[in-house]
Amino acid sequence: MTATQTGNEIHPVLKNRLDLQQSDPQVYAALLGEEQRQRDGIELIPSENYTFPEVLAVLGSVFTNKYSEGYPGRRYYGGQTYTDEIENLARDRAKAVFRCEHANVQPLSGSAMNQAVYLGLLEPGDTILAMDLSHGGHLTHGAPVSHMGKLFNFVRYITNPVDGSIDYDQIRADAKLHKPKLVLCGYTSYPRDIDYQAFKSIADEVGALTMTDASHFGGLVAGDAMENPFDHGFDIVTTTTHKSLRGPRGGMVLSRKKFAKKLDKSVFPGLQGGPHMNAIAGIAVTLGKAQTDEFKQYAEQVLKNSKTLAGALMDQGAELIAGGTDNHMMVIDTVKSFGLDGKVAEEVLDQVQITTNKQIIPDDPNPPLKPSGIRIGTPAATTRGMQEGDMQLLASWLVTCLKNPGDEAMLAEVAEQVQQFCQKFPVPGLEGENG
Ligand code: DSN
Repeated sequence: MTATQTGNEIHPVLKNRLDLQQSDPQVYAALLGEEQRQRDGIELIPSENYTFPEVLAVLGSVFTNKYSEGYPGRRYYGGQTYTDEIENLARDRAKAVFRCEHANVQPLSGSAMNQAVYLGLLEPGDTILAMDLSHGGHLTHGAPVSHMGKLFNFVRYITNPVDGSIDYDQIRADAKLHKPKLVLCGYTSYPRDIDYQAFKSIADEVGALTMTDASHFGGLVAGDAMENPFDHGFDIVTTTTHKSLRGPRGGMVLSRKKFAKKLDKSVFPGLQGGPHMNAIAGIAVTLGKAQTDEFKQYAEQVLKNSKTLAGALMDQGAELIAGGTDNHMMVIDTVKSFGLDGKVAEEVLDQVQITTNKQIIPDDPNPPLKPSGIRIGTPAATTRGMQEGDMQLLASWLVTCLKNPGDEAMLAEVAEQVQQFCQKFPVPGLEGENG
């Protein structure tokens, strides 16, 4: 962090921390613990990242004090000079970065942003074609346990059992049969590219709207390392802001202009009240960063690291779902590769401070809390500066630990090596040149 002292005055950022330390030592201790955990471990959960230090600055700022129901120029509370300025900045930057006509930056989360689209453009009971949860879709893509799954008629497509990729012929057949109003692509656990042209032509054939949930790869689209659905004529793109994009937690609904009014009304007043203006300031900062060459290099490096890590894992005998990766993530079938369920694999890796998440795989015979795989990804490691050589080392640690889960001496040794290794890669916002 960048706390400094000016003369005899303590810098407010430092003073805030000292106040916290004094007034609430329990919360302060947990904060220190989490900082240490993030410094000393390798973060491989593909949806997590280290946000920019400047984003941390605005998140912990007085923007959090302000209510701003409405939109810039049309608010329900006074005192909006600076909140209007930052929301306009965030919207304009989002439109420039994603090459779209309209941006709503108020959704508080990924779930809210997707719900805002369904509720704003469709009627309850309408049919939506989306990816099944166990094949890589998200809860909000119509999982039966979700409220949206009950309110709308989701037809859920699955991946091809032979190669694990999206089966466009099957989706076309499903679309002709079920006549969806909305065709949705995007995923939380699918390692291959999306053929946007195929989705667009399927949707056009049945007169459906096209939507991509780009939450996982929004940063890679922003950095021009992955394709942009708007370049293929898509109607709507949603994305969370804190995954590969490296912003604060939140969501955005990006669209063509003709949907702007309905989508804005759906977010507010339809679904939410006051937006979190500190997060919107963070989104503005993030989208400013996303326009830099440095960000484009990061996005490309995420993909290079992912390919290298996947290749090295497979070389050492790991079985990856869909046989590899085209994006920032991969899913290891830990049962087939190492005879361990995903819960145990996650716990073994936790012991050496490598953080992953247990993951259901297509048609998983095992339950979600004890599934057959783990999901890993490279955005956070790339943000810390890790490159291809580091991915080779990571792969050998992963395989060694998962092959020998009961070897406590080896695990202790790897934990030590991981901690030493992490010292070379400062955590943005905590210390060092990236911070
Ligand atoms: N939690 C997100 C992920 O990990 O992919 C999805 O909501």
